Amino acid sequence: MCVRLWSSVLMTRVFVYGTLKKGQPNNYRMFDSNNGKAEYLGSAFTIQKYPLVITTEYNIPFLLNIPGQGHRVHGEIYKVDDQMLKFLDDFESVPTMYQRTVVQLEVKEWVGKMEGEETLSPGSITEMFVYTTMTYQPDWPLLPCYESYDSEGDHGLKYNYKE
Ligand code: PCA
Repeated sequence: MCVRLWSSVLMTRVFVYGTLKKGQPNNYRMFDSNNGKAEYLGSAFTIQKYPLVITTEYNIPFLLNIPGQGHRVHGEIYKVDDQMLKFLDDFESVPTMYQRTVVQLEVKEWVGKMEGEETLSPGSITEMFVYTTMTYQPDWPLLPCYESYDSEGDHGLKYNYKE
């Protein structure tokens, strides 16, 4: 009962599409226990198209909150505790730089199998939090957009933000 409550009430699902993904420059922050807890659950595509652009002098990825434009975007699903959710909100400068919104997803892979927890098979539809932005510069919607973010991609726009 306690485990169930902990998993269903205090854990939140977040879809990450940028530097927080596996193999990307900020993924380690989700596995730093000082920031809270996170667990990889699977991968997914957005149901709607969104522009995923890379911009600013730091080459930061942004999902612009303009549904219907761009591509269906690939990302990863994590469950996070309250402490990690607060850490991520702070790290992503919510609400100025990004806003934490809800996105509809089509599941591609699911590895989460905690007892008492919903299992989502490939092809199923779900929704969860994501960091998007509507506080973007006027020229950002004109930038090239990507289906799947990789800091080391052919675009040559390597992430270079340092705190
Ligand atoms: N971090 C968040 C939003 C963009 C970014 O780099 C993410 O990976 O989803």
